Amino acid sequence: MTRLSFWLCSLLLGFLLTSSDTALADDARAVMTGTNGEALGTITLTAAPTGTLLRIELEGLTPGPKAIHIHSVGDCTDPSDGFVASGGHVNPDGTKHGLLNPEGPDAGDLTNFYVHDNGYAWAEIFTSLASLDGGVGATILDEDGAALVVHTNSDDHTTQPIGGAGARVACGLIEPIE
Ligand SMILES: [Cu+2]
Repeated sequence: MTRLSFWLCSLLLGFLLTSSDTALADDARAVMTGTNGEALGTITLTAAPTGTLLRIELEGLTPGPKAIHIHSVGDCTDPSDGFVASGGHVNPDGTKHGLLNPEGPDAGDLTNFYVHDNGYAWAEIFTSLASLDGGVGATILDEDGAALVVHTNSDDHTTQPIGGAGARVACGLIEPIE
């Protein structure tokens, strides 16, 4: 093998490895919209050996700590109705809500994230309570799908049914990335 073809092969291999890494990086996404139908950004979901990694990048939200949950129905088509069509939390075991609740958590429970004064939020949240295909914890992408829902307040992780998180201010259908 000539030196040139060696380098060409290395380049090609590097490209293939890079592109397959990219393809594996995000397994699903939720394009988030607000209660007026406005675009707020995207949350990606990546399957991990022991759960699911969510990467949040949103703008246009009111500042402060926000609750986010995995809701059990993949339907965000009713923004003016407060996204009630997205149902309650993913909760196949019928447990109580709350990461700090002795009778919880439900599988859709997640930690809070923070929106800066300019309305921008970036965060990573990890859950081992649910996975896209049910390999770890509850199945997110079951027959009626699922949605990520952001609430106006933070979640106290104890109070029923949603930790005092208040109104639903953003919703995104969780869709697999082909
Ligand atoms: Cu919720």
